[in-house]
Amino acid sequence: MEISKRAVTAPLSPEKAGGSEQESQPLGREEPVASPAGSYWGSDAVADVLRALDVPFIALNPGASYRGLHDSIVNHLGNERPQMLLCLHEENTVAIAHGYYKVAERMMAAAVHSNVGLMHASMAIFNAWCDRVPVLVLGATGPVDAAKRRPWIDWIHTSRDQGGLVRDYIKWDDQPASPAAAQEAMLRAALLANTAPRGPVYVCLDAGLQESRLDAPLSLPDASRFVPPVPAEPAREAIARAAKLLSDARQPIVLAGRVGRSIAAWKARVALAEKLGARVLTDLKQAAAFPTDHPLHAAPPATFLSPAGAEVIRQADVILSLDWVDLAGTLKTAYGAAAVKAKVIQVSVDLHSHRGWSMDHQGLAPVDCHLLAEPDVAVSLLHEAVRVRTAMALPQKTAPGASAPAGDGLTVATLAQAFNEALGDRDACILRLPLSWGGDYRHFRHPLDFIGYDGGAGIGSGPGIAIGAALALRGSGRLPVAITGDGDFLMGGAALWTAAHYRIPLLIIVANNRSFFNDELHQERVARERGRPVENRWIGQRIADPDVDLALFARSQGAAGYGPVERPEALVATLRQAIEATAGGATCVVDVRVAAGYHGAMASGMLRTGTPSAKDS
Ligand SMILES: Cc1ncc(C[n+]2csc(CCOP(=O)(O)OP(=O)(O)O)c2C)c(N)n1
Ligand SMILES: [Mg+2]
Repeated sequence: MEISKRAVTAPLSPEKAGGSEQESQPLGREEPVASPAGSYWGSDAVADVLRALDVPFIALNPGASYRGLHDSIVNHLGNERPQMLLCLHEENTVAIAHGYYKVAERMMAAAVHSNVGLMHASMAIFNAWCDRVPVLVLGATGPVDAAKRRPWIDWIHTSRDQGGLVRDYIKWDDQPASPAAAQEAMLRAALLANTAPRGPVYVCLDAGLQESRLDAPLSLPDASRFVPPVPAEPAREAIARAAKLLSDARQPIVLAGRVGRSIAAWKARVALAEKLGARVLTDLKQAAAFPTDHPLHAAPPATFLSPAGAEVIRQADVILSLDWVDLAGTLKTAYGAAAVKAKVIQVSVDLHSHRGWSMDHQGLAPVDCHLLAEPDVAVSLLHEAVRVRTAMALPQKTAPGASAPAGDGLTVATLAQAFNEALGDRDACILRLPLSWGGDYRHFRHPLDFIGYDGGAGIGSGPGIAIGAALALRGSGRLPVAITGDGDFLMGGAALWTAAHYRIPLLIIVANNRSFFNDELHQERVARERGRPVENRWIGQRIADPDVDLALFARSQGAAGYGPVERPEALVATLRQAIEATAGGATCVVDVRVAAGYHGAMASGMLRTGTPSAKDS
């Protein structure tokens, strides 16, 4: 098959990507032969809206239910804007769209076959939902008209109310009954998905609708008249109250949570914290939100609140939450059973997405002043409104990776040190970190230094999200690097083929402890509680005997495979080689055999309670 070397999308804007002028890598594209004009079909009307919405890519796994739409993208649109990205599993279609948005803040589409493809995609849809990331999921059913169904297959692949499979963790869904209604459904879906709190949407296109022949093209609605509203500002009175609380505070703290990727908003957060002399905490579940080496950044970012973070929160008398995920759980960790003494300011529109099925809204936090706005909107208004406070004495910062304990053999800490050394001054975007990562292993100084986790803690999302993010990073000059667990990598690993096929540069370093190790810790906890042998914790958890050859697994899909690296002395050199290859355009996987073990804060977060808690993944 011919892979065209023509680049078909604009590179990421330099403002977001860090100012690099580097040439965009060409993206492989399957180029169709020209199709004669003449006929017009229901699915052509749908494809026209995808282009009008400026959807850059549609990740898909094919199926007869949407063969009409598939034909329209190839032969009506010429496989451009959107360009198809073929995936080997539906979970990866949505994960790629998820990762793409996390970097580019631009919505992609994913197409999944009937009920079965949607079932495969559902885990990734849940992740995008929890991460408040818009994805336009297109599916199909039918034919709804039973008289038109083929025997057997069309019956098992048709469900009544197909959207019901995912309705509890999407913002909206529809199953339009005509091409004109389908066009409106697509516009509404995009509008809702991109309005905060953002999230995935699902449009189910009846096979009969797609394959109906139309006499003439439908007139295309003007997509510019269906765009999301300008983000709302919070009430002035609420800004004034929050500003007074912050200005009068003895020791304010900012919890920088779910915020945007723009550099202007990043600078505004820094300016607000500096004007207030407020300490800041960030979170490893979310993308980089504040420079971790800034003197005001008070404790290394963590997945579960660390003891140091809890101490900093206890010292604060005013807490400003910038859409911090799980504010209630964080306060509970810091205060225990005691009442929250500090005044709490919440900046978030997330309550608009809190519903009955999923508990991803987390606990109900006590709030004294709620600014119903996105943090990026509220921060500049707060900055204008607060008084300058005298900055407190600031602690000395540690160097990146300095606290990663060096030891015998390979650990995630030594992997982190080696990676920092091999990367040197090169800009990278970290697309995934393993659960065993310590928040002080590496600093983040730019909104694209780290894109956060997957929202729903659905293991297997790592490779897909990394590939989507790497796609968005092409031409940015930033090296896309994901450091994943072996369990996460193997569960979603068939995504690699898509990266290799479309020539998407990406480095995946697998912190391979040959185990679903997180759950070994759980078995250990249960064994201790029951007085049973802890030595058995590995049974039903270890991914060994045989060890999976991850480099071969990568090579089998057309990526470059390195390792297994088993000795610390070999690691820096191998990583340097893989970094160079990735910078040259390759998709690379490095298998690093690390000893099993979790960073202190993460391990204590996992094992904190005697009974399983909702916080355990
Ligand atoms: C879809 C899904 N299945 C299972 C889990 C439970 N789970 C949480 S962490 C984990 C182990 C992940 O293994 P790996 O990526 O190798 O990381 P490690 O714990 O070994 O560092 C599992 C199975 C989950 N969160 N999501
Ligand atoms: Mg593992």
